[in-house]
Amino acid sequence: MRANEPANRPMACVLTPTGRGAVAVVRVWGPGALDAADAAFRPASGQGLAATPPRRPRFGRLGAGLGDEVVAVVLDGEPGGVEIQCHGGSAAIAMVVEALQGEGARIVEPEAILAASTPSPIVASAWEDLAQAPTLRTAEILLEQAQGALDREIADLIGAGDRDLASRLETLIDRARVGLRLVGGWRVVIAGRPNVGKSRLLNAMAGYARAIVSPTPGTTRDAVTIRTAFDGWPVELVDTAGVREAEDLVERSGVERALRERARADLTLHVLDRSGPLDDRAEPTGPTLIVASKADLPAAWEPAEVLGTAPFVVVSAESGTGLDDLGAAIARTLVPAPPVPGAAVPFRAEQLAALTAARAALESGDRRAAEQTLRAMLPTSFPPGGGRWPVRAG
Ligand SMILES: Nc1nc2c(ncn2[C@@H]2O[C@H](COP(=O)(O)OP(=O)(O)O)[C@@H](O)[C@H]2O)c(=O)[nH]1
Ligand SMILES: [Mg+2]
Repeated sequence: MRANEPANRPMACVLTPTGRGAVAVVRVWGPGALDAADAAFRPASGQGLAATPPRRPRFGRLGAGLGDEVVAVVLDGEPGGVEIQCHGGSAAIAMVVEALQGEGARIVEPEAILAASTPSPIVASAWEDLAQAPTLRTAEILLEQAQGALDREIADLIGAGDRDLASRLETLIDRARVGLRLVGGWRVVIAGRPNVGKSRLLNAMAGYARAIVSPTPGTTRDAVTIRTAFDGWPVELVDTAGVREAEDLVERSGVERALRERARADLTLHVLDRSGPLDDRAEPTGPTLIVASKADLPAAWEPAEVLGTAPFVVVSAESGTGLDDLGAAIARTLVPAPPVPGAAVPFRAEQLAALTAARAALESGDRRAAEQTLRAMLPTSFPPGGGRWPVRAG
């Protein structure tokens, strides 16, 4: 459901997650919300909801037939409306939702309520993405944008001097490289010759046996993927088939897939078995971190001596040695300069496109066009009317 959608019907949504609980919360807001809730709600005593002051809980029934016992509260503030607490079983929830639908309410996703509380397209998008943030760290950054960090920076840029504007635009565009990954994360591919310990490394990093580990070379024939996080950055970790001369067809397609996975990885962990001969001459393609594996076994070669200046980490999936270092190195490589707390971070492709267009306009000497592009990212009146601009968290 898109935010700020013009509609003259109230919206309703179940704010509590799917599944059974003791109570569920249904919120109805938007045009005619109070009337719709008032029509559906049957107070146990006294007057209806329309005559009830905000924030005063009212007990009553709601729904077809006898209906469910509910507590209803008229809300003030933005977006206002009525909050209904009913029993948490799916039948009770359905009864309340249907009754509200019967009074003309449209059912929407929970994020819509947050998006509806703002006239800013950026803030509305941030609320939507926040609902999907996979880690606390990514959620914090999106929350800051939901609280107006990016809007404020863009508004500030419009009045900035040319040189200041150029360098701050550059900073924003650079931060989008992190911002655009906050929900989807990064892809890290584990590559290397058969039997060097790729699958076991994936398992060790995931903490459970997701990939088949086997002393028989060529066991991993497909890409095995797990979702994890390093230093709060969400990562999809991909185990691949070892790249070697594959005899059988299934394995060969696994190897081909491995090569494809490498091509679209943000980072490749190139695993080399430190306990055996160094027989892997594969050239790194794209950002690569070398992982010298099986550190618990006697070393057949020393990474510092043979790898030159290439970055490497020595690990043992068996003992766990080096796994923390590896995680930290992955995080540092993916996000070399994490945004500081409170920083404005563009997090959607359309924001990046607008900022890039503004930069291009500025570079071609068209300051006015640059400003227009930036202004178009903001709500039509800035700061928005009514003084309800989202405030910075204290
Ligand atoms: N001693 C030791 N053996 C390991 C380690 N990692 C993997 N192995 C062993 O090496 C063999 C190949 O491991 P696997 O993860 O399947 O290699 P892959 O073909 O690269 O996926 C298995 O017998 C593993 O138990 C390690 O850190 N230490
Ligand atoms: Mg394997």
